[in-house]
Amino acid sequence: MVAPDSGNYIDNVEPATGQVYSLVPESNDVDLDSAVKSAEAAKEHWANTSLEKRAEILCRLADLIDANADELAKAEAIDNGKAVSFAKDVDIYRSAANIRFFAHAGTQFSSESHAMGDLAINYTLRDPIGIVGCISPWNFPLYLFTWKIAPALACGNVVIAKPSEVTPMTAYLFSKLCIEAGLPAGVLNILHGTGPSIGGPITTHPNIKAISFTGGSATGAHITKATAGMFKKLSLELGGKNPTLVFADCDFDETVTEVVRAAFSNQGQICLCGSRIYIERAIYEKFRNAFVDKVKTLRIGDPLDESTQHGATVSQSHMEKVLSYIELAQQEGGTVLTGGKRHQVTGRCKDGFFVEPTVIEGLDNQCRTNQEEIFGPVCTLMPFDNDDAAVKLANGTQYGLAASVWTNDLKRAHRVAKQIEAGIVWINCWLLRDLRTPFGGVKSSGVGREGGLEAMRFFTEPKNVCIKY
Ligand code: TXE
Repeated sequence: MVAPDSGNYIDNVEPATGQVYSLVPESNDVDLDSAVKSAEAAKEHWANTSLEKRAEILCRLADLIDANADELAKAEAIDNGKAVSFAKDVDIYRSAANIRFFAHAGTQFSSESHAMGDLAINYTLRDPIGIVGCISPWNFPLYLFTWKIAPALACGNVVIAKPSEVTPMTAYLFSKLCIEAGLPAGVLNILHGTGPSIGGPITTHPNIKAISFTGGSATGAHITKATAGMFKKLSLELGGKNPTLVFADCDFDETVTEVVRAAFSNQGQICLCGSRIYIERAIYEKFRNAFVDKVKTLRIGDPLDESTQHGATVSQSHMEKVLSYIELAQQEGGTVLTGGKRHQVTGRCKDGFFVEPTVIEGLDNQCRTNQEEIFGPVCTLMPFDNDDAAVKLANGTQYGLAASVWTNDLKRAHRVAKQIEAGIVWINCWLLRDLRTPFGGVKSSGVGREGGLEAMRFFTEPKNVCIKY
């Protein structure tokens, strides 16, 4: 660990208490240059390290995450405000799974050859790019951090990685496990700090040849402009405003439960959350009532309490953003069916940033509440009359990341999945993930895909060699 060149630190606030509990280094260009120097020094050796050796180190790292899961989960819950049970079962579990998956992918990743009869043979090399940048957000701090770093390392790249300044803690704890796992110095260089002070410079540094970014669509657009003309590979996983389509023939009780989970998991702070819920008119009232009743059972409280299901939103500013959207929704004609306010928790969390899970109906599809990503525990309900109307509503925003469709009509499921403008469509499920599948969105939800071979191909450069017999 190296102190920031500037000597400056940013307060790190615990969302559940509103109190500063640690400090975040504010890195600058000097820190970036020394990180790039150490990456340059490690680049050739890591690229030439055998697949088996790279996999061995990454698997050891995954094992260390598993062995430290309780400490990492608690740190994540403190830093992000999410329920510790969710942090353990989702965030930390998946962080180890990310690394283990790509450790093995690295040993299975192959390329192609193309024979030209008795004239010539072509073979494709897929070499590491060199130094790559990985920048991740605050909603799944270690999960999304490792989701980018793992394939980059497995492909033989060296990495400059920046976690969100809002949730830096598990990246710091992870860095210690990387050393313990035997990752050679300079292979992974973690820089802490804000987007403008260090995020931006990472994206524009001439020696960093590819950027894998997850965060807001506005930031993604900014990075695209900042790197224009530099011909870098960009993978941008951005915001979402995902539709949930509930048809009358769905499995009612299971759909209610799962659609609540899709709307409010991680306090609604997942780019994949289903925040626009469209319900076939025939069951609208019945579903609305059952849905609201289920939402009211969510246990809001101290993220460190094992029984908590709904924790704090990630920061005061984000809580205020979410509350402002609830205010806006009512100005736009919406009716709050449950929630709608800052939630007062007693004890150590009395000053925490808690927002009640909120359900709103009575809005039209084109209002700002249904067009803009709120990224908090807020969802809207709206009826539809037929399949075509449902698809039109679903596709009616600038985003196109994910969707879930709840029906037992197989033909409808295939047809609607085909028609929805999104990178991911779940049928009678949500957030069911196979890491081999392509992950990402269309329209303002991003460019490129992560996951499986998509990630391995993003983090390598193909070169065709043609040899005449
Ligand atoms: O994202 P940001 P934040 C959406 C969601 C949320 C909004 C802002 O709407 O409210 O984005 O969240 C770094 N050059 N999602 O603040 O600001 C920043 O330091 C390079 C959806 O987390 O985009 C952080 O590490 N980097 C998303 C990371 O980018 C820059 C999940 C994300 O920050 C930068 C999270 C710059 N100019 C938020 N500016 C999803 N799709 O999962 C900032 N950063």
